[in-house]
Amino acid sequence: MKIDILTLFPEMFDALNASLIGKAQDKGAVQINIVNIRDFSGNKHGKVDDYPFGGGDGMVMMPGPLYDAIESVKDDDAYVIYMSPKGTPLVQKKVENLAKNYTHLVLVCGHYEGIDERVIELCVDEQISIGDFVLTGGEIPAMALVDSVLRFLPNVLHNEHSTAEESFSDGYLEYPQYTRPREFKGLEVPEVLVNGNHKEIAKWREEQKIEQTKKYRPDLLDKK
Ligand code: 4GT
Repeated sequence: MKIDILTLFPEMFDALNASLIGKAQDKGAVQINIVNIRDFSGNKHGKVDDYPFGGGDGMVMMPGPLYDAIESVKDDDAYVIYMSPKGTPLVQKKVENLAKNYTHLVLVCGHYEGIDERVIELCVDEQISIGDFVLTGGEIPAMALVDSVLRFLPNVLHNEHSTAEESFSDGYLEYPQYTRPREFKGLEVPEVLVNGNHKEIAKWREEQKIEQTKKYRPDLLDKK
């Protein structure tokens, strides 16, 4: 998969060179290209924002530089996403669909009061939100989208680990995990996990998924 990220703060995406995302790029599972929208300002001051028509606080990202930046990376298979609190919520099923249905994502990150509406009209295929809260820019949402999508691409996750077996894939939260030592600060690892009976372990884990969901996200059970 190819992912172009259009931003006024390219240095924020240095974070994508760490961890599994960096490894995914090294392996060629994904090509991530960061584009500085300011390079398309077309003026020597690098101006990319202006006052809102009609007045009001803050600045708006001008349509020209953003339009040119999008055009510079667009091709026939590009799917252009504007990260926005107005967007459709990013949920695990949506992540999976993005990973399976597209080979080229273009992620547009806004700043200030947002972007000129005409860019949305002319260039954007879909707006996506990572939740009902407001941030100073779309960069962190873009990184969240990239990270979640990458996990579905071949050769990104280790060995047998499967995205089909984890939280949300079946609408339940994951069962609790434990590692050594068997006793920590007086708390024991559940006996069933150390007795070697794999059938019992599988049964316990299925039960725990329901218990964890009841405890932490009962709203998810209403969707069943
Ligand atoms: C929240 C989200 C997002 C922002 C979200 C335009 C200027 C939007 C700042 C930007 N805040 N973007 N994508 N919940 N802020 O996804």
